[in-house]
Amino acid sequence: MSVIRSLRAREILDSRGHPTVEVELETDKGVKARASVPSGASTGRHEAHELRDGDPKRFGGRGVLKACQNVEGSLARALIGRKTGDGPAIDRHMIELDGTDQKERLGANAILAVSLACAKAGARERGWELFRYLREGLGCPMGAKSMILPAPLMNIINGGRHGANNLDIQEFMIVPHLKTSFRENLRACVEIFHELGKLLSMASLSTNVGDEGGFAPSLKNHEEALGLILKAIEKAGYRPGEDISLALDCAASEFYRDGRYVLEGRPLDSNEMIDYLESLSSRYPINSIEDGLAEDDHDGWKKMTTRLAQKVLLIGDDLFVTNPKILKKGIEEGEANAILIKPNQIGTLTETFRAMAFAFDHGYKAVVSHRSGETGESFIADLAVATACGRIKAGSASRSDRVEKYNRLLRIEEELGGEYSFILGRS
Ligand code: 2PG
Ligand code: MG
Repeated sequence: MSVIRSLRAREILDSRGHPTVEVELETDKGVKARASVPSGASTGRHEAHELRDGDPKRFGGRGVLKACQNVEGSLARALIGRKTGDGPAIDRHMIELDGTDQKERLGANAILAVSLACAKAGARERGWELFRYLREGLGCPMGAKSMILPAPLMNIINGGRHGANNLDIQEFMIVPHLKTSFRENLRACVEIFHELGKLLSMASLSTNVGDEGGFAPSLKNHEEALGLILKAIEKAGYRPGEDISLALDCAASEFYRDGRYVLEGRPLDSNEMIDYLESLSSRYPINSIEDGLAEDDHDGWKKMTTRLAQKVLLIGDDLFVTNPKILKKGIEEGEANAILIKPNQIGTLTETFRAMAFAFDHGYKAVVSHRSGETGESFIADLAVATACGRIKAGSASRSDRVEKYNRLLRIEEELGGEYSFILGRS
């Protein structure tokens, strides 16, 4: 096995035109691996720290030169000479070197980019596909023993912080359950996306897209969005609820003010917000709701879980921030029944695996996710396959930063031949 010979970092741009970190790792045998990290807009308060320069003269303070220097300085000094195959030990070393709870000193953006580059180098050295290396070489946790291609949670209407429109709910997604291949399930989603575009255009509504490539029209209310999506499903020749379900990411922390959810201009208390979500999920074929309540509304989460968990997957994003310790507490308290997995919320691959292992051990589902600010990096596609978690949230069917993840899954499906099953988005 080869050892790390050099670590380089550079500032590149993400899909919103903000700087982010890209790392290039080279081994003594000349193996090269490159990895970059995404960045969120509706971020959880307890996420690992994204180190930005804060220099108003560059990129409005959003530069990441300090994070890059940390890669080429402290991290390179500590890691040069280490075996690339020792991913977990390298992650542990970086966590110790940083020495803070939230990775504030070196930056989770710096640390994660190195962590991902190590995994990619490990895969390349063996000549393995990344998902196979994560699964068999790095021993990642698995939600199912057999190989599973994930169902896409495709976000076709963007709102909240991701769209310049009037929708408070951040993501309106479609989830396919066709008993066929990933490719055919993806095709169904894409066809629905295009039908939705036609419907919006016929109604003289905007077909401009938001940060995650979904349409971002201003509408009368959230139910209009759901109604339009149902119509698009039918127009594309699919049956709502049977072939295709709906999923929401409310990102409710974003409209939670002074203990109230300010939704469509009305302040709702926790119980009223749960009533609203219960009513939506009884009238529309919604099978998952992410961040239906705010990250700090723990009493609300407990109530919502008691009331809705039998019918709907309740996914904690800002609530759990991919943090095994926070997830443990949430599980003990009876909050949610699934976790959203974003490696940059925690900052290393090892801790991401730990959060997923804990979720699976406790009967929670895990959904691997992109961020609203993405690069062409498709690591999460491999992560979703390797862990057989069954679901991936990677945005819409437009913009290459989103589509690249789906395209990677198409390539993985081809690579696997018949050696996998497609999970029905509802199981
Ligand atoms: C979310 C994500 C991704 P952001 O809330 O789930 O869709 O958004 O990256 O802005 O946190
Ligand atoms: Mg979310």
